[in-house]
Amino acid sequence: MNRFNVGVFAAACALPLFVGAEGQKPRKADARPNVVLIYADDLGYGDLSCYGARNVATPNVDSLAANGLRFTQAHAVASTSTPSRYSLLTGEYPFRRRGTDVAAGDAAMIIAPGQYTVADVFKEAGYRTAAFGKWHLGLGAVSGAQDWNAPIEPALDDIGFDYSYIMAATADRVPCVFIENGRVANYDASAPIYVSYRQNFEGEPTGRNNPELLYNLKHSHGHDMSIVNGIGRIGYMKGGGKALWKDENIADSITAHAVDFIKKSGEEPFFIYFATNDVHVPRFPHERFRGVTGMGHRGDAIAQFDWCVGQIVAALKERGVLENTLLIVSSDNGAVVDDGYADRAEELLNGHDPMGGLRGGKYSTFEAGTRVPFIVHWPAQIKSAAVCDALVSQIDFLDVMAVVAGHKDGSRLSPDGSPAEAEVWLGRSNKSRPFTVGMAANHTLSLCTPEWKYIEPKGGPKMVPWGPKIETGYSTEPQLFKMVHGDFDETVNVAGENADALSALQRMLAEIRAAADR
Ligand code: NG6
Ligand code: CA
Repeated sequence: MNRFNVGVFAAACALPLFVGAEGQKPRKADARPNVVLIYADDLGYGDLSCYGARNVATPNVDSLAANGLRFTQAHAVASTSTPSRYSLLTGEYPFRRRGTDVAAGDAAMIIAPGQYTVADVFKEAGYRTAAFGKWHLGLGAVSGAQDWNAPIEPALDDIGFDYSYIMAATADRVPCVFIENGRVANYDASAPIYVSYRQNFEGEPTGRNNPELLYNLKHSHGHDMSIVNGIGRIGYMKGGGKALWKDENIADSITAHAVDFIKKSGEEPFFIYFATNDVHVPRFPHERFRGVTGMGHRGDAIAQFDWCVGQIVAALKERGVLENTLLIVSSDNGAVVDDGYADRAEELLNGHDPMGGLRGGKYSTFEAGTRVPFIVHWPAQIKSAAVCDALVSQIDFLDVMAVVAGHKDGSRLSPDGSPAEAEVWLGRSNKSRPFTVGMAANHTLSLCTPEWKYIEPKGGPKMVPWGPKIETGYSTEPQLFKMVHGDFDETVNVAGENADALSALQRMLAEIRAAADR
């Protein structure tokens, strides 16, 4: 296994002192920064004001962009959550591994214990590591067989996280409880928890049969199984009692836990994976954000997301470590407007375009599926703010983080990432990645180069069939689009006139795919 040894670089570090906030012990610091990834859910390319959003102000994210790097051609690896997150944390393309599609809430751990993750990278480098918020990569050894009333194993401590406070899957999937270090947080012994993705539990209401109980949000498609907090979910659960989350408090809860982790951080640097529920469905922001954007819950959830960013930044500042903290803000996939709840997101857009002018959206193989906001902020290293148009991909997260954590020999630690990309992520180069690969919901792959975007022929419905009004981009014909003035023109398929480019890209994709067998 490709691992590296902390001793090699930890010993080589100089030890200046970073002075903490008043009354706090100064933290011995070395060249290694803290790292915080703020990973939004379904936040579109056009959803932040620094990316041109209308009707919603995101001053906290904007300020990171204004003092750091804002990327315009950054890609998540897939246009849905589980495969995208799998790739981000492991540096392996999701098509190399079965079982990386959108996971149920009772899925077993998708990243096997023993598999190398970015959390391992940091742990080996002497960091404290923590995950907060949306997980969606499974827990436990066997799907559907977890006992939610006992410690669940394996869990995140088996893949490199010292501490975790997470939702097992998504807010629209049961179980609707937080899991802290492998156990249900605030566990209520008087209300044991049972979960099934097959059948309901006798006597339990569902959104389908008891719509009168949906007092907080009604569904527009799907989401009509168990009801928790007046909202229908995917999957069935029983029990939970006082451990059940209230959707309006999810952002506060994960933020408070992350802030607490920062406050209690000691001498060693830390890595935080802060994965928000915002702006995934069910969108149900805290009442203090209600109405601030005029766009209903979806817009207000963006404002809530921005508030979370502000709280994390404030905590870093207070701890005296903002200067030497590498903060990255991005999203797991592109935007969707109606994703299954009647939250009026569509009718209240008022001219806001979550896709930022790109074609497609979440689930899609077109640009708005995987092109996402991507902001890098690290005052100690990134001295001049810039907008960067280089093609970058989240597949490189593990390897770039290894460089940040001190891995110096230039070797690649993940199956598919590249440590060379650290130069671009940290603002020292503006060179595009030679290619990025994206995967749509039906596994159609696309390949972008600085000049072309190729979408492999696979076929499938033109529109996402189950509700969201999104073009999939699926076709039985090969599609080739040209980069024109800094953007892929996905309106004109030029495959017919560019046979050489087409076959070169097809060969390239075939080689990338075949590397799975190495
Ligand atoms: C879909 C859900 C959608 C969302 C998505 C996963 C229905 C009808 N739709 O199946 O609401 O949960 O899965 O989103 O159930 S993701 O961002 O986590 O990939
Ligand atoms: Ca998502």
